[in-house]
Amino acid sequence: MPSVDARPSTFTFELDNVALLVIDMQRDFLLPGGFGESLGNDVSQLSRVIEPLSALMAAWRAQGLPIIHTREGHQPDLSDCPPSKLARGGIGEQGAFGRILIRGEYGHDIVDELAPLAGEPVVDKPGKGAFYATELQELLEKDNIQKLVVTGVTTEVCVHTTVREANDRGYDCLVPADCVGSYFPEFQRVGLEMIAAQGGIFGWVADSPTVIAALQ
Ligand code: TIU
Repeated sequence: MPSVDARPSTFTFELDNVALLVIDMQRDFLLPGGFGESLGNDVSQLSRVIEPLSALMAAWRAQGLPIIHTREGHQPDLSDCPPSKLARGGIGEQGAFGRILIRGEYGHDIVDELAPLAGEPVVDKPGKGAFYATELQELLEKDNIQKLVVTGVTTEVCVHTTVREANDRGYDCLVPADCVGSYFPEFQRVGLEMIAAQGGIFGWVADSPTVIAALQ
């Protein structure tokens, strides 16, 4: 049984009950000129995630383990976008990479380096959490997945929301610190601390080389 040296305690899983979740590694969040930058954010804080996450995905695929990708976004008619989210601006407006966070637009899709392989599910989600209004839970139940390694962006927004949602649904979540990113270094540090504090109040935290080593 793979065993990962993690905070606050060892995280174990079986090869047949774990999935890697890759949250919202989309051009609109990561590339200069995209939605993230238009909100005033420093996108260079996110690009450092690409290399370690790419290595983790390669190790994961080499073991034949499942990867599920997510994308935050909306239908072109915005019918799935809550008025409160729309009112804060950006969504559906014309950006450098097409309409911002609209399904089918270039900016809405995943960065080239982390492109999903054929057969890997891509869950489109209208919210920050990957369970709300999506088929994710159904996908996990179909394959009896009970443990998740959760990666992607941003640490304190969509990663946190998803880990909290997963925890409430009974899934144990391990977050590799170098495979999640925040526009704000302080939020990255505190966001990770919040997960593992209080005896792992809603998850575990490790580093990706430790996860990869546990797979060998
Ligand atoms: N994917 C995700 O985290 N969506 C966001 O809008 N994050 C921000 O930090 N803005």
